[in-house]
Amino acid sequence: TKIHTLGFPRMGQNRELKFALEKHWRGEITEAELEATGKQLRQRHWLLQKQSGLDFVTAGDFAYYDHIANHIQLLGCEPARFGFSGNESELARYFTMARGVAKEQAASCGCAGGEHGSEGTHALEMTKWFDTNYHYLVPEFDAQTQFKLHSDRLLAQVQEAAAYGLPVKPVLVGPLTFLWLGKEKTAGFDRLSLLDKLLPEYKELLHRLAAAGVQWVQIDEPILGLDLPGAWTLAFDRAYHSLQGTDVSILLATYFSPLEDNLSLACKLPVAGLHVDAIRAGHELNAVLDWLPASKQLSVGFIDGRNIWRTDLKKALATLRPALERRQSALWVAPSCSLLHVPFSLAQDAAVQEPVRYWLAGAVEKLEELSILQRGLQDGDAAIASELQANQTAITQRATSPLVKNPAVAARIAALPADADQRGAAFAQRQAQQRQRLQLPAFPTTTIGSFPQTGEIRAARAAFKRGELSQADYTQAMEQEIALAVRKQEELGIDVLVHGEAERNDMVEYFGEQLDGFTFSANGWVQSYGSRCVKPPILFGDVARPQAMTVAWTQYAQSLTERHMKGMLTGPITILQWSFVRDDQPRADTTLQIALAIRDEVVDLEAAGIAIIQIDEPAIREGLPLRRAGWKPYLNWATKAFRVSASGVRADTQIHTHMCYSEFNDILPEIASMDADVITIETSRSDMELLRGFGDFHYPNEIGPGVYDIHSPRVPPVEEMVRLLQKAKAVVPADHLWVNPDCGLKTRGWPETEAALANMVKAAQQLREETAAA
Ligand code: THG
Ligand code: ZN
Repeated sequence: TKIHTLGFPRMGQNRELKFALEKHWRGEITEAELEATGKQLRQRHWLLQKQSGLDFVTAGDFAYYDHIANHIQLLGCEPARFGFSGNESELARYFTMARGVAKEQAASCGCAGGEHGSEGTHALEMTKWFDTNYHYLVPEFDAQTQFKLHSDRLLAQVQEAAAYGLPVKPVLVGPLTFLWLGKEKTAGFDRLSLLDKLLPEYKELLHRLAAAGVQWVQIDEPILGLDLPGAWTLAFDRAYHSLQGTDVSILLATYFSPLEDNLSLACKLPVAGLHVDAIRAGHELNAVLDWLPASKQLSVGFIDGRNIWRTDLKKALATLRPALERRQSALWVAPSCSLLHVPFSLAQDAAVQEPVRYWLAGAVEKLEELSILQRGLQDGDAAIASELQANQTAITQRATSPLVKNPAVAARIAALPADADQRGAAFAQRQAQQRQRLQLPAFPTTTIGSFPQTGEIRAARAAFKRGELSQADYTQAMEQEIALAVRKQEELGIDVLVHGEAERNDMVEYFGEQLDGFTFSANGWVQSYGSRCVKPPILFGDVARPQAMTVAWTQYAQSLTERHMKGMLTGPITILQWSFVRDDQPRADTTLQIALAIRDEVVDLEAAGIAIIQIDEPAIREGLPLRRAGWKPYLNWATKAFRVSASGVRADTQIHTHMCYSEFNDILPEIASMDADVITIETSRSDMELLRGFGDFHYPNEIGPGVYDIHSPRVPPVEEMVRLLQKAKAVVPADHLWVNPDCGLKTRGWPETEAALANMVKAAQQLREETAAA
């Protein structure tokens, strides 16, 4: 039995890579200094793999921004539009692709993906890596795309890794997954047609790796877990036949999703080994054991690479032993996928509530679990008696802990009325009552919720967390920020105000911190994109809301203005999606619990006199199962959870939702079924294309299509926003149309925010005048 990992987190135990990257981007450290940090991190991570007794060190998983971006350079297909002269360093070109031309401070938004230069060349688009919260840079393909291998960087890392005295197993993204993840820059072009140009580069790379002494190469083809078009499935045979005949053995890695109709294909491809995700597709393990030829290695991903719970080692051994029996030596054990998606370590994280801490495993702890499993498989239970006992103690404690169960939550769900997810009145009736109550002008203006998180705000929050600022002083500091945001919005003439969210860190972390059933780590960071990380809350038990979470801040903000103050909440699906959640009950059940907690907050906001409440669901689209067969059940419970959170209020209270960074056109009926009175969505980057879908579908409720892109400090002129609004008016009834930016403004500065919003208000006024005249 061999043990290995498909990949390891890159950021470092204390996010050393993040800080080095950001210093480098600010011009404070050189490329060489950044590279030194990178090298040191790789070395530490390889040493950990060696110390944990792994049979390989995995190379090629490191990246200064993203591993797909690495492959764009490795395969020599940097898009021509960047106009590189060839005199730039490789790293400089890399960061230009990742961040756009450095004409301005690259920017990013709280809940949207891309970083774009305004006038300069815009960065490669970013999109979510399968159903994770990690974003990759999207390769761009057209008929002119050429490939040319640039393997120096990868080969150098293989060389570095060889110092550990273990076989080095480089990991590559496979040719089909690489093409699949890219986008076609010209209509009608089929990126699969590039395969024949691409394969020789992969083959040459395999030759070079063999020459460097590599025996095993892991090639990731996670798209084998998707519903692939026939042409793509067929291409697998061709691709992997053509990669035969080098001196390396290929371990084909699949993960995140069952293989289903691709199972026999995956087992029959001419490669030396297959990795399967036994967490997401454990039910397929027996079929794989049946299908996979005895001559091939089988790598079983039995340790959850997507979640942070300790593995039940006894149960794992009980599954792995019969598998080993059938395969003899040809069985490897690994995490289900790369450990990129879990924190570096959790065992020592003092912030995690006890005893929950003992139930958790970060990447380092998962390597230890692998080692215990290996010894158990080779030498029997007696050889790992103390480890097994400690593991069983943690597993049993978690399974039986009173902290996990809250009988009041169970009772509430059991007694939930069948119509708890229905507003009392139909939309038309609510709309009439809301118009009566709110008295808003035509084309009402609003913003998505957050205002610039200035240095002072961050400093105050940090000081408060360190205990250096008293509760009273912190409250006062935040109230000052709220007052500032309210004053600015009144001066700008915005119709529906927000308090600006100065008091919030991350939109998910903030709510998790206040809900029962969640705990937090101090250092459990996971890379989201580039240098940016998130610290997902850990949802371990039944969720309940002990007390109001946002009412005091919102009420304070409302007290400062005659205008309507919008209450701002994160929705149940987004909280679920961006947390580490329990694996001992269905996600649907957990989401319903969160929905009830949010519902309580919505009801409390209404009782406090708040007439408009927004429940953000930016993550609803990314929660879709990777296989289409799973869509309907997911959308059923997900949209129901949203409705449960939103339906506790009167007809004249207006519910908003917000969505961004996804294509929503393929789930419009389900979005409509959420029955929010108003939806604000990101549209400006697609020049309102998204909105056409809403128009064609005759979206029944009100819509606020984003009229400007908040990812850039650029201030769009009034006419530009008027033009977008006119486009919107062509597909959405004028009396359903709201005017707002694309997304929250927390990553922007105040000067450009005020200038852009002033123009936005003018655009709305112009539209009102035009409409009145017509
Ligand atoms: N919260 C969570 N997940 C997300 C987003 C979010 N996933 C999708 C999208 N938004 C990702 N975007 C970002 C944008 C900014 C940051 C992280 C993800 C970010 N992080 C700080 C950093 O790395 O410096 C974290 C430090 C802090 O919290 O202050 O800026 O909004 N959960
Ligand atoms: Zn958004």
